[in-house]
Amino acid sequence: MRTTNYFLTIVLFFACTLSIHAQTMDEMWDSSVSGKANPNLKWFKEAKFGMFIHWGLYAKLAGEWKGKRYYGSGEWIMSQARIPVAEYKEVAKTFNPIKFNADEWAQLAKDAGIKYMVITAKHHEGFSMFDTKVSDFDIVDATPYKKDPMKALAEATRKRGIQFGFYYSQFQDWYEPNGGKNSWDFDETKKDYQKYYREKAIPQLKELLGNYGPLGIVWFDTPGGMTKEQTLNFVNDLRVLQPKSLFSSRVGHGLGDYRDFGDSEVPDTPIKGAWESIYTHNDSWGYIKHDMNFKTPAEIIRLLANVASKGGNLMLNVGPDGEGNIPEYSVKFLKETGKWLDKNGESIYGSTYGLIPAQPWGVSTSKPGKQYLHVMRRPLDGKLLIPDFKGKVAKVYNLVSQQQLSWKNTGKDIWIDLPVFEADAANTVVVVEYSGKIDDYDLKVPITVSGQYPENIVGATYARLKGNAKIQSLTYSHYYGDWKHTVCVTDIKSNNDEADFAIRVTEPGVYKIALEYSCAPESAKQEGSMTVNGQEFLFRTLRTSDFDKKAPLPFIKHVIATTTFSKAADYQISIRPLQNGIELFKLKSVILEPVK
Ligand code: FHN
Repeated sequence: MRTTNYFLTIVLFFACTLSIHAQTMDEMWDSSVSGKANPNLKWFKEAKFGMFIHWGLYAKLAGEWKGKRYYGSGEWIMSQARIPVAEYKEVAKTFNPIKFNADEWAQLAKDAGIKYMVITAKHHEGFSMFDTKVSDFDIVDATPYKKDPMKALAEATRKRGIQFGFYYSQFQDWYEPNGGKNSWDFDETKKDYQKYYREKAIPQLKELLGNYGPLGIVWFDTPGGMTKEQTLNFVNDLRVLQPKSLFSSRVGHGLGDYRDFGDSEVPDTPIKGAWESIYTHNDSWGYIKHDMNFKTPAEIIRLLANVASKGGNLMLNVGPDGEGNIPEYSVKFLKETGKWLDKNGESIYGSTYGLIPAQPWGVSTSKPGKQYLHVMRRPLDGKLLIPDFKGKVAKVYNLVSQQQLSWKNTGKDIWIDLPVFEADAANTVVVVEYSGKIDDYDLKVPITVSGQYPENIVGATYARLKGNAKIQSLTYSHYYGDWKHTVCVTDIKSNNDEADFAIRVTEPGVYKIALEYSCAPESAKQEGSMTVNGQEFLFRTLRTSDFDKKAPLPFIKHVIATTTFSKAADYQISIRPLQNGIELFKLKSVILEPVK
């Protein structure tokens, strides 16, 4: 059992004496998935918040080449603008990040409450941001800067107790004739990937693993060019150098130590084991001077809580500029996030997914005997519902003020009286201490619909399906490489296919019901039926645009019904097409808005 800290020991002692016990972290984290397999995952699972840094020659270009501006994934500018190697090489001569200050970067991470940092040692452009003997295309040999910033950063982070790691693009290398994916300079059919691995990737990884002290993580990206057996040999070879280092899942072939979701992807429901969601702070990983869409402190805090509520870590990216400055708003907003974590960190660090299904008020995280309620939307009447709670509540209080809150049991529900929040509170944490074992997160609990919130969103994830209907996570991009992921019900094509949603309306009243969907031109103008509350509502689909991986997927909010729920009760919403044939739409959610 991994209950090494004092706090957990006390909790377990009391839990055992009472002979009813709350789950241990091992039980909640499901160590069988990966916790036992790699004991080095412990720090990772507890860390919850990491900083990703994309920094390379692209930072100097800042999203512009020969007077043309590029949007999205600034680190891909060489590929987007098809810049020949011979010209890209020249950029290095102008790259002189004299403002880079390792201590300032590490201190920012510390102030932001960040526990690990991963920086690009070499991205797809092929340029090494560290001193390497394997290539001259590196920061020491090819730029006027002539120093190794990675040495300083490794020391500065370690000094502050932050785990340090390198991102390394092991297959894509647009600078090398045998590296992956540069088709504008080199003939893809003539590439010898094994030669590239042998002569650059493996020797460079050995330098990184050998010369920078203990590394928390080696973050591989976009695998390719290797079989499973070759990858295994490659991994084993590297592990000898740093047996404690964690390898990201993008090493390929399921051989990583923990799972990375897609870029900017967070699962809708809890996932066991060790995993990470990776997000950009604005709309690009690498610096782009015209990209100013920075997530606000409230958005970061909510994102962090949301990822933690599903059991994962958030690694948030910043893109420093060519001089070595982290963008002003990244600094400012991360420091604000740190202030929130300073007071509310107990609800995030060392926690795992909450056992209370997502509610209109927000999400929850867990520790043994505690559920942390991250209240992001306060119910108008201040009465917060925890539906169908299986534990025996002992105490409820505000995490920051420690003020006890009154609560009552009504049947299986717990109702908590919330104090008035500050008007702009991003996330107010309420702690519920309880005894008794809650089996696990229960996906079958009907989704709460309440008149206390301006809208109640019932996501596609919660659909119960009939016929050939499917639940799929759809990927599309906003700007170039700026991936978005949305779970939808798809393949509702015939009247045997149906998506049903179980809801629990907590107050009677009139509600408007809208469907949020994406509808390709060929799907438009089809009739569908929504049955709710014993009444059938018919509708005709409205056209959005075709689903295309490279185009934004627009969703429309189409109001289908106005209905009265005459009593607080469980209801079912059923959606199906009236005709046979083409998919009705890709359904993202059902939205219920109380009418005042
Ligand atoms: O292509 C890269 C991209 O530039 C960026 O590094 C992200 C970060 O996860 N990874 C790749 C795409 O998944």
